[in-house]
Amino acid sequence: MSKTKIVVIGVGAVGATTAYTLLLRERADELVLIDANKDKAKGDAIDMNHGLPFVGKTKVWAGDYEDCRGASIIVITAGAAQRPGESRVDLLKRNSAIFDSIIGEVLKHNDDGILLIASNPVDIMSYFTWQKSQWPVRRIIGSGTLLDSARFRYLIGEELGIDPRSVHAHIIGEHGDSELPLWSLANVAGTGIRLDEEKKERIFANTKDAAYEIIAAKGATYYAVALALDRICTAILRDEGAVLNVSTLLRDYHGISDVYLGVPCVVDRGGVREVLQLDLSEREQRELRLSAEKLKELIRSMEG
Ligand code: 6V0
Repeated sequence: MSKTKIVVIGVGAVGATTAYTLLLRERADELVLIDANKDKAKGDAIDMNHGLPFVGKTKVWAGDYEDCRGASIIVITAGAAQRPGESRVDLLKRNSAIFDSIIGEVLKHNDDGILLIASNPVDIMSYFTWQKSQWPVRRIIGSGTLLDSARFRYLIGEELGIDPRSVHAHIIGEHGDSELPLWSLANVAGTGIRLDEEKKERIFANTKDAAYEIIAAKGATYYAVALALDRICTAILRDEGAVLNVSTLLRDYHGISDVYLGVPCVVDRGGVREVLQLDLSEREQRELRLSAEKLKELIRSMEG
């Protein structure tokens, strides 16, 4: 049987936690860590190797781009932090330059894996990766609103006293300020969520602002996103056909095309197999279009 290899590029807070999660859950036979800061990747690899007597048999090493050869999944969590006074568009330009070089290197050594993007703004970075790679859309996946949906399900579950795994609820659109909650489709065992408007607004506000709250408290968010990335890797490696709110290229989706956004997708060994059509209310359709417009505008401003 061939070995399962996962590469993580960008071993900062998110990348290292993701690698550690994949290690604990024994998702891969081989786990490669790549970072511009080679010492960080090396230190993390040594540290994780010292834990191997307590978990399964995964080979972990700090590698180089040649190690992308044969990888089933390449997770990209590399990114530059915003400089004081730097505009969002300038940060975007810097991050897309970083991506340009990373994707160029990956493509030299791998042409049949799946690229899983987590770096922000994740929808735009995924779109760039797709454009740059020229790979089929299904093999370029952004983590999208999977994390946001998890936060949403957790908060609804807390309010109702229900296990979040039994709460079915989606956040779609941009992973960011223009995302939207699909209350019209939220349910527990097929029964709609009966909460007053004030509670709904509070739950969504807490979902949307979660990253700001965590960053204000400890500087970065990484545990839940690592679990979300692990969930996507598992759906791919086990050929699950799981429905996950990942970011993918939309084509005539409620009138939206040519932009990556988080929507419920069927994910299996080949990547995104299908985008699920949703029965959205008028308001939800309008908000989704606004979210798409916002991202397109950002892409245009970067190109200009
Ligand atoms: P971090 O801790 O600064 O890590 C970034 C890492 O990228 C560092 O180790 C850098 O050395 C490395 N890096 C920078 N440039 C390169 C390069 N050219 N090649 C290889 N490595 C490079 O950031 P953190 O881990 O906190 O966040 C990483 C990214 O994830 C950011 O863009 C976040 O905004 C994003 N997140 C995405 C989430 C999601 O749901 N998609 C959630 C949380 C954070």
